[in-house]
Amino acid sequence: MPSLLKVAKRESGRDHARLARAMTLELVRVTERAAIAAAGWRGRGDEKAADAAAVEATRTELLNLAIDGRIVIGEGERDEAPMLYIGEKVGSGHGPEVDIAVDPLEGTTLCAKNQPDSLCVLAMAERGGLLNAPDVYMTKIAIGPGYPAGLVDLDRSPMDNVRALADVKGVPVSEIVACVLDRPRHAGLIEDLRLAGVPLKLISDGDIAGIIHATNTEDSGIDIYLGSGGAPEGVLAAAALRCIGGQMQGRLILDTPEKRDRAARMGITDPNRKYAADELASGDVLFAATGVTDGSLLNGVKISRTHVTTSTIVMRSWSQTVRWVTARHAR
Ligand code: VTB
Repeated sequence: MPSLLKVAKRESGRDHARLARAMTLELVRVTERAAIAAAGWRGRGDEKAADAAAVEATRTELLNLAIDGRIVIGEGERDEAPMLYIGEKVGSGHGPEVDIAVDPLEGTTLCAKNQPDSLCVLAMAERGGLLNAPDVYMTKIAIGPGYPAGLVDLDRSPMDNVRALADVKGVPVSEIVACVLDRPRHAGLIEDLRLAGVPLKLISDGDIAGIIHATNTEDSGIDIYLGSGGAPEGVLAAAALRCIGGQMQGRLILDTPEKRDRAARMGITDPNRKYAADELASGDVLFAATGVTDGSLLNGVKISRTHVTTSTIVMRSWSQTVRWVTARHAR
C-alpha cells in the first residue's frame, strides 16, 4: 500500500493521472473486442485473416474513446497499412492527447495454429511517451522487480547477466530459467546458455508475454528474458514492465544503412542507443492485453451458446496496479 503522503502527492499531481485512471477500463473494451474478433479465426491457419479481424475491431473500438489519440506503434507505415498505421489519428478527437502502441494480434501464428499465448495488446501514454520504433529487431533483456539497479546490462554478455542474477539470488546458474525466442539467429546464444547449464524456456512467438513472464518469476518460473525480437513488441513489453516493475533494456538492431535511415526518419539519431524501460515507455502508461488462445498468461476467449468470456490483464504505471478482468459478453 502506498503511504498516505504518497497518495496525497499523487492526487495533487497533473490532470493526466486522473484521466488515465478512468481510461483503464476503456482500454479493456478495445482489447476484448479485438480478441473476440480474432478468436473466430483460431486454428484456421489463416494468419492474415485473424490479424485483419483484430485490426478492424481495435480500430472501431478506438473510435469510441474520448481521446485525441495518435498511433505510434501500429500495423506499419502509412503506405503499407490501411488501418492503425503510424501517425493515424484515433479516438473521438476530444479528450487528452495520448499516444498509442498497439499489436492487435500478437502471435498471429499462435492464433492460426491455436497455440498458447496469442494476445491482443494495447498501451497508451501521454503524447511523446512511447518510442517511435521502426519495425526492426531489438535486442532485449528483462528481469523482475526487487533486484539492485543495473544488475543486468545489454553491454555485458548474456552469461555474465545470468551469473549476476544467480549470485544475487544465491543459486547456481542451473536454477536460473531464461526465456528465449526459438529462432536460428539465437543458435549461438542458446548454445552458450546450454553449455553453462542454464535451463531454457524456448518460445515460438510472443515475446511480450515472454518479458511479462520474466517479471513474474514466482508464477512463471522464468527468471530472465534474453535475445532479440520485434522492436514494436519491445516498446509494448516496456510499457507492461513499467506497470509491473522490473528492469529491461532494449537496443535497436540497425545493421544496414536502409534501417538506419528509416530509424533516422523516425527521429532516432543514435543508432546504438541502449534504452531503459522508462525510455521506451515514459510518463504515465497504461497497458492492456486480452487472451485470444488459452495461455500461461491469460485464458483465451471462451465461446458458449449464450455468451462469450474474455480474460484481460490491465495495468497502470503510475500506481503499478495490475488487474485481471474476466468479462462475460452477451452473444
Ligand atoms: C517477436 C514475437 C512476435 O515476432 O517479436 C517476433 O513477439 C520477432 O520476429 O510474436 P521474428 O518472428 O522474425 O523472429 C513475432 O514472432 C511475430 O510478430
